[in-house]
Amino acid sequence: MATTLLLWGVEPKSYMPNFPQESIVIKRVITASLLCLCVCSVSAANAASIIISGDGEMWSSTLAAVCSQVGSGAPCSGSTVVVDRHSAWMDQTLTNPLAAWVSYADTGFDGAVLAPPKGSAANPTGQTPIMEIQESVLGQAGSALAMRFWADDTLDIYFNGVLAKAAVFENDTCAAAPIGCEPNEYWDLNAVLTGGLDVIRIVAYQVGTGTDTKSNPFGILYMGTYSESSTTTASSVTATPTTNTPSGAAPEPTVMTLLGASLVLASRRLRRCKA
Ligand SMILES: [Ca+2]
Ligand SMILES: [Ca+2]
Repeated sequence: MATTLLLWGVEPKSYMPNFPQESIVIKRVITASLLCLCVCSVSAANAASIIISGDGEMWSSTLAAVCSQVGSGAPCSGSTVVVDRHSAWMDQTLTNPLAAWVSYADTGFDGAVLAPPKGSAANPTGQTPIMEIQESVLGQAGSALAMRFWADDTLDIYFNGVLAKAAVFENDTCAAAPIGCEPNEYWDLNAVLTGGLDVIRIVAYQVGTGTDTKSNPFGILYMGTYSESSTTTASSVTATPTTNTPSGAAPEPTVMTLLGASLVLASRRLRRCKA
């Protein structure tokens, strides 16, 4: 960009002879700078972010039987860990963006920790929440959030405190219908972001009655995308072509430096013309 602007500032006098030379140069500098601002702001506005299950996310639980498994009293919280996949589960390597099956502990296939099964004292009906994960995003107001979920065995999904999808407690290889663990048992959240902090709350259940982690593993898988919030908006920098610094927008320092350097060149040229 710097090279382009400097070349524009030293064009031969014969170029467009019907206009005063200094006016042409300054107009081109301003036009080029605004063009740059447009490009910069559009790229910022389109910044897409991913949201995925993976290790290191915060989980929490109010269930004493779960908290004791991680050496804590209830309620408890911790960082998610990646767990091994059961052969019936959605293949996490096929997710895009790439996500991982996770849990509060090693509760996946043949794992060391059995999430409290249905029929146990802690989870008699299978409808006691085992754990939850909250994801928070700061996105562009009015833009889309798209997320896809799987679980062994099922999930409640809340968006900003409102239940968007209720768990399915009928058991048939995890849940009998979405949200379950099998590849076709996903559920999609399509939400409109507020521009403030939007919260996705994921509550997980263990509906299986198996008493070991080969027959009754437990895990969560999700992935999605959204548009990040941007402090520079396209409309605020493109609507005022007659000024160098549009109101309400602070052009990037680099752009201002280039603009300044180009205007100095234009000014010198003007002085030469008058001399
Ligand atoms: Ca199923
Ligand atoms: Ca299970």
